[in-house]
Amino acid sequence: MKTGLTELLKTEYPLIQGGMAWVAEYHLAAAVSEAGGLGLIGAASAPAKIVREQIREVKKRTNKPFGVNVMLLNPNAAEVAQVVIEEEVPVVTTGAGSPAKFMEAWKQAGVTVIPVVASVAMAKMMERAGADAVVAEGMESGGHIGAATTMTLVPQVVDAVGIPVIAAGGIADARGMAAALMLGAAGVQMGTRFLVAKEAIVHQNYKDRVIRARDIDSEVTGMSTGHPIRVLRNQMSREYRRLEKEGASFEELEQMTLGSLRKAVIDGDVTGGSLMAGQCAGLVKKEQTCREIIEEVVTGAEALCRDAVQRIR
Ligand code: TUI
Repeated sequence: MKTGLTELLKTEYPLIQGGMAWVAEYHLAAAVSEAGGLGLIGAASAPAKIVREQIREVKKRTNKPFGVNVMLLNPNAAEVAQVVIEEEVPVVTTGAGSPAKFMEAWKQAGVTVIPVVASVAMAKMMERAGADAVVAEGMESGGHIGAATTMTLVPQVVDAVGIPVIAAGGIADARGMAAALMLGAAGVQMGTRFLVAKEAIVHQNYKDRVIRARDIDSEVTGMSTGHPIRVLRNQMSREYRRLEKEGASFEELEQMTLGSLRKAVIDGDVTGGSLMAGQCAGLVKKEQTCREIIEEVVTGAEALCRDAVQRIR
């Protein structure tokens, strides 16, 4: 499947992996890239040294393009931005803020820059700042989210910018990818489906929670602090919402979330940990390799697009 995005990224398929904190490490990133998508290391809150090590591990496992997601709330973001240049990482995606201050250095170094945005205004700003593409991420996504849904955000961003738009949020299967292409997207980003990839180092307890999740098991914490985070409901999210109602400070709440994600992903604490996942968790039914996931989604989306053309004749 060729689109403006496969040309830009030099990948086989117009599909990229989300930069999920703790989850998006080198095993997953290398497996996604080897399978023809764009794998990503999620730098999240990691120190720059760890990110460099992760990048080198990906390079050992694949010669195909890959990327790093720079989380802009990370106090080490400037150092991570520099590591990306030094290690000649081909693609950067960013999340949770504006990467404007790093843009010039990245462009100068030949890095393809793809900010994740949650609004039309931010998408336009990023295009003006020199972004090569944007990920338009709807509030169906897991983790830190904006306010607009994928269905409404993607076509509005497509109308507002000239660069390729990658749809994200709620996409977990071929139907989601086909729908995103119909909305004008040049490709998709998937996170939740890759949480349960065989190559993902995510604790089995977490994977099982995603696989067992129903449509109604998703909730958003942090609405009151202006930093909404989508998770699967558990004791931790209930406790968080209770503290929120009692007026706990933003810093107090944020600290609780970041520490608790590690607890869930690494230790498998699915009651006291934070289970970040998108609303599409209910669509994720089994553990598969990245190659199986990507081929099923891309081949299925192609077939659906052809079927649609047939049906309306
Ligand atoms: O970044 C994400 N998702 C994330 S980051 C993350 S780590 C974290 N954990 C706890 C608290 C905070 C962060 C977990 N999930 N997605 C991309 C994304 N970016 N979604 C929304 C945005 C965004 C929001 C505001 C992008 C730009 C923006 O601009 C605000 C401004 O004006 O700077």
